[in-house]
Amino acid sequence: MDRTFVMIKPDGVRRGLTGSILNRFEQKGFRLAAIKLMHIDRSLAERHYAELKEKPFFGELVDYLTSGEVCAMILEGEHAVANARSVIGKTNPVEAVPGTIRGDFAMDVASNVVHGSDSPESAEREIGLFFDEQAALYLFPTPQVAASD
Ligand code: DAT
Ligand code: MG
Repeated sequence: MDRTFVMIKPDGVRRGLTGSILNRFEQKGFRLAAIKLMHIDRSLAERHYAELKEKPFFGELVDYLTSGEVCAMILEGEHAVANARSVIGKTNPVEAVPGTIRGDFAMDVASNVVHGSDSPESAEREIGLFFDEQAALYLFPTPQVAASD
């Protein structure tokens, strides 16, 4: 089963959109495999967006990502990366069509509420950054924990 990394960015969490955003993915057909609310430091934000470090907006992007809690998740499903990107919509909310998350919940590219990996390789790299090895190597079905008596 394919999987991808999705993160609700600080403005999404701050605005109370976590449930609405997760709902879009679940409605689409994704299975939530792992989820974690966390406040990330600059080092993790910089590693996450390492490919953008020469961009003029990189500093602001890191400020934004570290400005509050994010909600990191692993989503599973067929063509997980491409399906998540289509649920999310275009990078710039001005171009994101209504019906997509960015089309419905965001106005500005600098605060576009959600991240989704852009390739299966990026997804594995990002899952490794945000989740520990046990979650990153998560196997299915979900292990059953024996009830203690
Ligand atoms: P995406 O998040 O759609 O994968 P990306 O990887 O090109 O887009 O960029 C990562 C984030 O950087 C994006 O979600 C918002 C921010 N960003 C991109 N272009 C920007 C710009 N021109 N000005 C400000 N922020 C920008
Ligand atoms: Mg990207």
